[in-house]
Amino acid sequence: MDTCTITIAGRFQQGKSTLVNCLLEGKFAETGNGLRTTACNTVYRYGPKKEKFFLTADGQKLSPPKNPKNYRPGDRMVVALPHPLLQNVTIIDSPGVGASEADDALAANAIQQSHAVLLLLEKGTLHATEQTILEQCRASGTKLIVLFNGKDTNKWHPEENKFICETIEAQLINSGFHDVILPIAGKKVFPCNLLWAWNAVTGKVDDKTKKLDYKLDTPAKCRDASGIQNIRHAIHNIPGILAMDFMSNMDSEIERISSKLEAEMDKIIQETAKKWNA
Ligand SMILES: Nc1nc2c(ncn2[C@@H]2O[C@H](COP(=O)(O)OP(=O)(O)O)[C@@H](O)[C@H]2O)c(=O)[nH]1
Ligand SMILES: [Mg+2]
Repeated sequence: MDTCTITIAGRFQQGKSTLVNCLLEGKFAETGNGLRTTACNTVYRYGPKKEKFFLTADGQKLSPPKNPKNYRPGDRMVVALPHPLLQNVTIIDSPGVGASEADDALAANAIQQSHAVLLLLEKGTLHATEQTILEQCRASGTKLIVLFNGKDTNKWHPEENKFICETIEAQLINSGFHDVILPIAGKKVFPCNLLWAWNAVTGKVDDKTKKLDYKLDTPAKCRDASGIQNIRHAIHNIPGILAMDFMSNMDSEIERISSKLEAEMDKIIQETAKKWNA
């Protein structure tokens, strides 16, 4: 695992696969309608031309299975794409947690392999299953980005979303997750609207958006209001932030070792001086 890897995690039907499609600007991931659709960890990584294959837990490269039943935690669907975002990071779309133990194990495996996790929420409170993801990140020191997807556009109101995001943020802080969260545009819980982001990808404003917000009448306005640009920017910057974190951890480790060495040296000098004087 050399490229910085980010897993998109959360319960199912939150918009994880939709987010992948919005980020990579095409319909690559299957999205669901009340059903579980992402059955296997799917790795989106850079490749000069589009390619899709299945990589088994023991490293065999196969064509994607037609009607797969059980995936093992190490199994991966791999999609290679020449998208610029993937030059910096690899993105894993994981099955939703909370639906079955098998899917939870798959998502946990993806998180374990990742440098950072993007937690996508569609409701204003943290569910017990999301707490499990958070605990896993805290235990391994994995950095988190937390997004609130205002999926139900009826509720897409700046004040209401601000309140929802602040409520989630307070919950995160109370549970001690403050330090592991990477903010987007200064917000620890960043609101987005993936339906609007998708309008920008298709270049067409859908009827639902038109009905609910007459001001969002062009794909460009939808893109700007959706928050997707900020999310893309944050993802692009993750490798740099993690490298800086690593360097500052190294610095404090070097400082700790040097002061320990200095103390040891002092001790030796004092003992030698004592022997000489005796
Ligand atoms: N209205 C609306 N629907 C959304 C939004 N994001 C996702 N959806 C829909 O929610 C359903 C589940 O999305 P999906 O990406 O498959 O969720 P996943 O299970 O978390 O991967 C799909 O029908 C999406 O079209 C959004 O921002 N607004
Ligand atoms: Mg999905």
